[in-house]
Amino acid sequence: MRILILGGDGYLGWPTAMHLSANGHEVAVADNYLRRQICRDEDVEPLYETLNLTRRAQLWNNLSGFDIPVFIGDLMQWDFVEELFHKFTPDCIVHYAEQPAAPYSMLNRRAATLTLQNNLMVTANVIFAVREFCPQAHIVKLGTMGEYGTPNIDIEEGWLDVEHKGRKETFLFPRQAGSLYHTTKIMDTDLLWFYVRTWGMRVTDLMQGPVYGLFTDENESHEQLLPFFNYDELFGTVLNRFVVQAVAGYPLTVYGKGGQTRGYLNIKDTLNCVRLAAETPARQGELRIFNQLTETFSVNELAERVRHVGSQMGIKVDIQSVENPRKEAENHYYNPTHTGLKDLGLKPNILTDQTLEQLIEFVMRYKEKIRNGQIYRNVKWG
Ligand code: USQ
Repeated sequence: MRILILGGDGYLGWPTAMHLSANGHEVAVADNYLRRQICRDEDVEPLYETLNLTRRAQLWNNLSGFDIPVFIGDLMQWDFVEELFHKFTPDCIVHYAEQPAAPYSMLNRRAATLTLQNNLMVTANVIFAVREFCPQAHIVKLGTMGEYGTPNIDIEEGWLDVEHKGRKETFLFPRQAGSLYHTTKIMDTDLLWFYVRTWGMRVTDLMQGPVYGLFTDENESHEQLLPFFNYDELFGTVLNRFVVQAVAGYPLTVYGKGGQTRGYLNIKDTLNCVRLAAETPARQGELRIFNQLTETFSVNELAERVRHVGSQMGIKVDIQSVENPRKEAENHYYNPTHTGLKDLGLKPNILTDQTLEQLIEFVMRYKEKIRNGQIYRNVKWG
C-alpha cells in the first residue's frame, strides 16, 4: 500500500514509517517540526539529539534500501496539503500530526490555542484532502484512551448500546476528557464521524493509552534511528519519565495518591497496531474504533516496577508522592475492553523486567545529559 504518515518526525511517527516500510509498504512522511519548535520555546530538551527527518530517511535508505520521501510543511496550510497529496496520493493515511501533550495544552492560553487550532484544522484538512484527491483512502487516526476519561463503568470499544424508554440505539461511548489536548481528540472523533456519515469516508480511530519504550525491530541496532524522546513534565509520558528519573537519582514523581490507572503499551505494539489497522481497512462509510492498549497499571504499580528493576541493577530508586498538577481521579474504577486489535492478530509485548532493564541501561549512557530542572515544573491544570 501507499501509506502517508502525517507527523512523521514524532516519537511514534518515525518508528511507524520505518516499520511500515520494512513490511513492504511504500511510505512517505510529512511534518513541520512543531514538536521540536515547542520544545525549544519551552526550553525542554529531549534526552539525546535526533537527526532531522531528511537525514534519518537517508540513513534508513542506506541501511534497508527502502526510500521514504520526506515532505516538510504545515498541514494547516492548504497549499502544502494539496501539493503533498498530488505528489504522493495514498491508499492509507496515518494521522499523528497533532500537538500530542496533555500538560502542554494546559500550560497557558497560547498553548491551548495552538493545540486547538493545530489539532482540529489538520484533521479537517486531512478529511478535505481525502475527499478531493483519494476518496477511497483509509484514514487511520491516532485518538486516545483519554477521550473516555475514567468512568465508573466498563469502557467499551468505541460504541455503547443504549436502551431508553423501550427503544435501542448505538452511540459513541460517552467521552469526558481530563485535558484540553484530550478534548481536541474527542472533537477529532466527532469531525471524522460526521464525515463518515455524510461522505461515506473510511476511518479507523485508535484509542491509544500512554506508550513507553524506544526500541523497535527497525532501530535496535542503529541508534541514530531512535525516536525523539522527552522525559520532561510537558512532553514525557509517565513510564519513560520514571526510567529517566531512576537513572538521575531523582525520586519518582507519583502525582498525588498514585491510584490513577491507564492502559499502557510498548512502542513495538503501537507499530503493530497501526500496521494491522492499515492492512485491514475499515469499510467505506465505517468509523471503526479500537482501544489500543495491552495492560493496565496504576502509577504506583509502575513506580514499584521501576524501583524493583532498579534495585536488581544496583540503583537505589526512591518514590515520592508530589502535589498532583492535574485535575484527575486518583482512585477510580478502570476496566477498558481491548479485543479488536487482538482479533486482527496483535501479539502483545507485555512489560517485563527485561524491557525495563534494557531501557534503564540505555538511559544510563545519557545520565550526564539529564536536566533535573525540567522533570517537575508543577504546571497546574486547575
Ligand atoms: N503521572 C504521574 N507522574 C508523572 C507523570 C504522570 O503520576 O511524573 C500520571 C498522570 O497524572 C496520569 C498518568 O500518569 O494519571 C499518565 O500520564 P502520562 O503523562 O503518561 O499520559 P497522558 O498525559 O495522559 O498522555 C499520554 C500521551 C498522549 C496520549 C495519552 C494516552 O502524551 O499523547 O494520548 O498518553 S491516555 O492517557 O490514555 O489518554
